[in-house]
Amino acid sequence: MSIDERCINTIRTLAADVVRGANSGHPGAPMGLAPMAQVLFTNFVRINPKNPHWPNRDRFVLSNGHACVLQYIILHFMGFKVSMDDLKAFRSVGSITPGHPERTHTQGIEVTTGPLGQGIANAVGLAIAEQEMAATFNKPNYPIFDNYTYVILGDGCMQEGVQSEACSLAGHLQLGKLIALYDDNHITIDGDTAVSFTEDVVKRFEAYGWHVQIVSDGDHNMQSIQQAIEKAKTVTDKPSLIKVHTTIGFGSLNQGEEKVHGAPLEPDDIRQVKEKFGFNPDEKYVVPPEVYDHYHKRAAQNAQYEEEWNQLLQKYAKEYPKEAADLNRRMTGKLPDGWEDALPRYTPQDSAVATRKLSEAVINKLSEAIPELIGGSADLTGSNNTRWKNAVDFQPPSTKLGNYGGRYIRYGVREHGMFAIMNGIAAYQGLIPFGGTFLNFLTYGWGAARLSALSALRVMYIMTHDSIGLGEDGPTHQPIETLALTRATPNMLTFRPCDGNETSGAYRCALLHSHMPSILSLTRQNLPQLEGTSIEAVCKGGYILQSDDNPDVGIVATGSEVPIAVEAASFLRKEGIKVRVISMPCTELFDEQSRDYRISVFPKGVPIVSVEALSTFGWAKYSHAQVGMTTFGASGQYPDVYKHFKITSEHVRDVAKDIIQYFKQHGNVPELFPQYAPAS
Ligand SMILES: Cc1ncc(C[n+]2csc(CCOP(=O)(O)OP(=O)(O)O)c2C)c(N)n1
Ligand SMILES: *[C@@H]1O[C@H](CO)[C@@H](O)[C@H](O)[C@H]1NC(C)=O
Ligand SMILES: CC(=O)N[C@H]1CO[C@H](CO)[C@@H](O)[C@@H]1O
Ligand SMILES: CC(=O)N[C@H]1CO[C@H](CO)[C@@H](O)[C@@H]1O
Ligand SMILES: [Mg+2]
Repeated sequence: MSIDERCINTIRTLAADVVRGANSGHPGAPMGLAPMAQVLFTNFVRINPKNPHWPNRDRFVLSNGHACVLQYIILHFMGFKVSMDDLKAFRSVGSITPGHPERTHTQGIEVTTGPLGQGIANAVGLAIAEQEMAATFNKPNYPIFDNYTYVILGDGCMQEGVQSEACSLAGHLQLGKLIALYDDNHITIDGDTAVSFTEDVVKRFEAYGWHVQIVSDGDHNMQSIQQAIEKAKTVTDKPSLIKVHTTIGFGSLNQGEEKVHGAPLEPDDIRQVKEKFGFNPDEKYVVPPEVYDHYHKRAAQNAQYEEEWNQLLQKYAKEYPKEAADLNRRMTGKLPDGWEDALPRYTPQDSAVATRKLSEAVINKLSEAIPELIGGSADLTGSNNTRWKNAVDFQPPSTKLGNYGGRYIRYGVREHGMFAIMNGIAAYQGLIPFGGTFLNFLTYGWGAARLSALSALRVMYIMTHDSIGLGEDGPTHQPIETLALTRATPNMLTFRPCDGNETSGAYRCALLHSHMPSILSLTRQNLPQLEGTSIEAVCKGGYILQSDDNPDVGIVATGSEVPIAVEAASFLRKEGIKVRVISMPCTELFDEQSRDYRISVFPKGVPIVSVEALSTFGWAKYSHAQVGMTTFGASGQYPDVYKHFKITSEHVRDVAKDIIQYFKQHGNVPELFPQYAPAS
C-alpha cells in the first residue's frame, strides 16, 4: 500500500470513528472526499500550522461544511491545534470541533460554512481579495500576494442560488487563482440527484467563463486529480472547476447511497471498513505514525515557504518601506492614524440632505483616509450613492472597465452573492468591505448577512431607501420587518442615523467594531441637520437630543422620524407640555450602556412614545406607546404615504397627549428598564 493510500484509508476509518463517537454527523462526504483532500493538502494547499494567519497562505474553503470531519482530520494530521481529544469531542458543547466549521472556533478554518452555497461564494470573495492585495502591494520581483483559493463543494452547494450568483461574477472577473473541486457523487439527502438536479453543470460553468475539467474516477485515480489541479493552476485568466466523480461513503456497506450522508455507520459496518482498509477492527481512532510523518513533512515544507516569503517581505520593506508599513498596519487590523478626522461634521444651518447622500459624503472622505475600504453595490450605485468621486472599478484589465487595483466592485443584481463575497473579502484580512442595496433587499441575502454576524466579520451593509419614505415604489420595496430582524440578530449592529453628524457617527462606530457587521439604514428623502446631534453620541446608541426640565413626556425616534419627533415636541410645547426628544440611532449599543445611563435618558415616571416608520415590533422595550407600521406599506408620494399611515408630527403629538392623560388616570408609569431582582 502506498503512503497516499495509507493516508486516505486513515482519513476514511477515522472519519467513521469520529462520527460514530459523536453519535452524530456526516461520514459519507469525508470518506468519499479522502483522495481529493489527500492530493490537495499534501501537494498544493500551502498552510502553516505554526502560523495559521500567514498572509500569503493559500486559502482553503470546505463549502459543503457538513463534511467538516474531513477538515478537522487534515488539520489534526498537519499539526494545527486540533488534537485527537478535540476530534473525540466532535459536536460537543465547548469543543473546537463544532458540527459545522466555524472560523471563530478553530485554527485553520478560514470561513464559517454549512449553509450550503455560502462557502463557494466566500471563496470568490477570498480570491477577489487576493487579486486586490496583489494589485496593491506586489512590485516587480516582489510577488507578496500570489496564492490560491481552493474550494471543495458538493451537489448541495451546486444547487444553491448564492453559488450561481457568485460563480457568475467570478467568471466575469476572471479570477484565475480560484480553483474549485466539485464532489460529484450524485447523492444528496433525498437520494439520487436524478430526482432534482439534471442540468449540465459543466456547460453552465463554461458559460460563466470558467475553465472546466472532469475527473471520472475520484475514488482511486489520484494521478488524474493531481494533473487536473496542476492544469487549473496554469489557467490564469479563468477560475477553474474540476468536477470529480466520487462515491459517497466509499468503503461502507452502504457506499453510494444517501444512507451514509448524515448518520453514523453501524458498528459492524465500521469493522468491515477497517478490515477492508488494513486496520484492526478492534481499535478506534488509529493514525499510523507514517501518516503523521507524511503530513508533518508537508507542514514543514509549508513553513519553509513561509520563511522564504518572510525573507521576501524583509527585502520588500527595505525597498518599499511605505507599502510595507501599510501592509503591516492592515494585517494587524489597525485603522490609519487620524482617520476619524476625515468624518464630515455639519451645523444646524446646513441644508437638508438624504442620509444616503450624507453616506456618500462619508465614503468620499473615508475612501482616501482608509485605503483598505473596498466598496460596491448590487446594481444600485446611482441611487445608493456608494461610489466615491475617484473610484476605479475592480475589473479584469482586459475589459478596459477598470483594473484589479480598483476598489469599487460592480456586483450586478446579486444581493446574496454580494453579501457572501463580502464575508470572504473580510475574512482574507487587510480589506474592509462595504456594499449597497435597498434595505428591503437585505433579506434577499440574509443567509450571508447572518453569517457575517455569526462569524464576526466587519462587513458594512449600506442599506438605502429604508422605509415607506421611499414612496412611489410601494410595498414591494418598502421594508417593514427588516430592522426588527437585524436588531434581534446577535453580534450585529443596526444604525439608523437622522442627519449628517449621525451618519458620520454610524460609520465611525461601524468601523470601530472590528468583529461584527453593521447595517446602515439610510433614507431616500432629505432630512434636516438637527440641533444637538453628534458623531460621538452615536456610539452610545441613544441620547437626549433636546429636553425641557422635568419633561411630561418623552419621544424616542430614529432616522427620518427624529425630525418628526422634534416637530411634535414643538407642537406640544405650544400647549405648555414639557418634552424630551431622544435620538436612538442604534438600540443594540444603547442596551450595552449602564442602567444609570439608560435611566438618565429615559427617566422613571415619564411616559415615552416611540416613532419609527418600520415595524413597531421591539419598541415596547423603549416606550409605552408606539407610532409605526403594523401592515405593509403603500405606493404614493412619500409625504402622502406618511400621512396615510399616520406617521406625522400631529399624530405623535396626539398620542403623546393621550398617553400623558392615560397615566394621570391610571397612576404609575411602568419603568422601562427595571433592575433585575433574582428570585431567592
Ligand atoms: C442552505 C442549506 N440548506 C439545507 C441544508 C441541509 N443539508 C445539509 S447537507 C444537504 C445535502 C447536501 O448534498 P451534497 O452537497 O451533495 O452532500 P453529500 O450528500 O454528497 O455529502 C442538505 C440539504 C444546508 N446545510 N444548508
Ligand atoms: C455636529 O456636531 C458638531 C460637533 O462635533 C456640532 O458643533 C454641530 O452643532 C453638530 N451639528 C448639528 C446639526 O447638530
Ligand atoms: C508564498 C508562497 O507560497 N508563494 C507561492 C504562491 O504560489 C506560486 C505559484 O504556485 C508560487 O510560485 C509561490 O511560491
Ligand atoms: C438616483 C440618484 O439619486 N442618483 C444620484 C446618485 O448620486 C449621484 C452623484 O452623487 C447623483 O448625481 C445622482 O443624482
Ligand atoms: Mg452529493
